[in-house]
Amino acid sequence: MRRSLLPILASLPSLATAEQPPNVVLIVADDLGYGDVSAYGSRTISTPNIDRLANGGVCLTNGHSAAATSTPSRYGLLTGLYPWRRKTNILPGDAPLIIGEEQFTLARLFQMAGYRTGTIGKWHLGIGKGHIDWNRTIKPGPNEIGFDYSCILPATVDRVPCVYVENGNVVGLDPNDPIEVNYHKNFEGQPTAITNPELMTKITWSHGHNNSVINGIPRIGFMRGGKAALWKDEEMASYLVGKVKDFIEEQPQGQPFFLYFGLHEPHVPRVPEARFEGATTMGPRGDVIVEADWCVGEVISKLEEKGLLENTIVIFTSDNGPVLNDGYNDNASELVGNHDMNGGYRGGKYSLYEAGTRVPFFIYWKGHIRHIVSNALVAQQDLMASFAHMLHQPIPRGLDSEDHLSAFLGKSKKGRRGMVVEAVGRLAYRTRDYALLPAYKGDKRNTTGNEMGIVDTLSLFDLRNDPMQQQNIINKHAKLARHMQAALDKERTK
Ligand code: NG6
Ligand code: CA
Repeated sequence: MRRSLLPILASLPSLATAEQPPNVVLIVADDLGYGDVSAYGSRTISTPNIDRLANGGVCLTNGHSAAATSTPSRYGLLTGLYPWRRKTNILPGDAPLIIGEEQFTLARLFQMAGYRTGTIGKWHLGIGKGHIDWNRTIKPGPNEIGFDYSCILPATVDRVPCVYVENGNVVGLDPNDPIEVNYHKNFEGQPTAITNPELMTKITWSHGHNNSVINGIPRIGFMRGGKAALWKDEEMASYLVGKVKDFIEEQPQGQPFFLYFGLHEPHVPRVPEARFEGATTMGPRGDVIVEADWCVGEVISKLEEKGLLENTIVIFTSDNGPVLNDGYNDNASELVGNHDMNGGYRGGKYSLYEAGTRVPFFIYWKGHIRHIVSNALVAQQDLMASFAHMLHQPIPRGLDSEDHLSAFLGKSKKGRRGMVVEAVGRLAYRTRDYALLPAYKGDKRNTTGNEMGIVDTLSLFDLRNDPMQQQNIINKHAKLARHMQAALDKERTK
């Protein structure tokens, strides 16, 4: 391993010298499945801009998020820690920041190496300390844990408050119309999706989302006020892309940047910009994937326009697997047709089965890395140790981030020996080719219809020969299963 890294160091631009290290743009889609990008061979959807990264760079076929839902997944990505060590869960929009101000983060790593850092788009890691006053600067947030600039959706598109928060301040807030948010009870006299269904002019809910109606869309949580600051879902892609372009535009000469761009697509509610409506035959879910692809294209074009593409590593991935009906009546299930958003794997969002965490994962660096397809087992939280290697920076001990720079740069197809994956608080263990799922009791499907990856008895699956995880081969491979169980137990007690 060590030896195989030497040539990479030699072939990297001499980072130890005065030469400027590459910019890094990390684009993370929200609920985009392995089969949702055409780079992996799907013929039912076309994502040419994302494919450009995959086909011109390292196309990882065995790359995982830390978890099958957003908050824990993003926690892993940014902290390099398994999220279940901190018991993270899907957060409401007014939850406090779950990353400690003293904690090491991916953004801090880049700051230490002299980068300007920014985050734009979906956040979902909490902000403030609880009992947020949305009308003042909210701290702590991304800016307190390593980002020099931030313009975020505090939680998800389906959760209030439906406002952008830029460097801790709600964008466009009129001080005479203060914002209030409550996740437990409604404000007196305020309408909801239940009391006033006629307010749902853009989309209706199928489960969950029936509290405040903002911009014709019912949401989770109650809010009032802040009228001038409310985002317009059908303009969000352009708004966020605009912020990304500004961030790149404002970059001081001679300093590299790290940008974490959280796309909001194709998470619910799926409301594309007008020009993407009908882009596919799959309804809003397909159309917003085309919109997400457009966003990626815009980022690449901006880098090209600034002459930065050859000095920028562009990474594309997704926070967790896909889902059709996640609580709104957008006909995703009815219109999906032959499209296999799971890309041949079982489960999906919320699931311990493969499609919960096996996500699109591409690393592109024009002129520096060659195209390869690699089945190296890597996790998003490995970006931290890998970039630390590239930038010659130390990282704290005890993290769950492994250095796989050579795999990320396509110099080696060797990745992790194993990793823990999480779905809604439950854990499984993966090696490159096998998955060990523990026995659980409980519902096998959740309200979305996705299979949770709940198995009656301890199960071992051979992913090469059985990607759909149909055959429990634990009896044939008892020793391997014991090894994997021991590895999982060891991680748990660490
Ligand atoms: C669930 C929501 C779902 C989605 C998810 C978080 C309901 C019924 N379901 O609780 O719509 O918001 O949380 O998704 O409310 S994630 O990708 O951000 O983790
Ligand atoms: Ca998600």
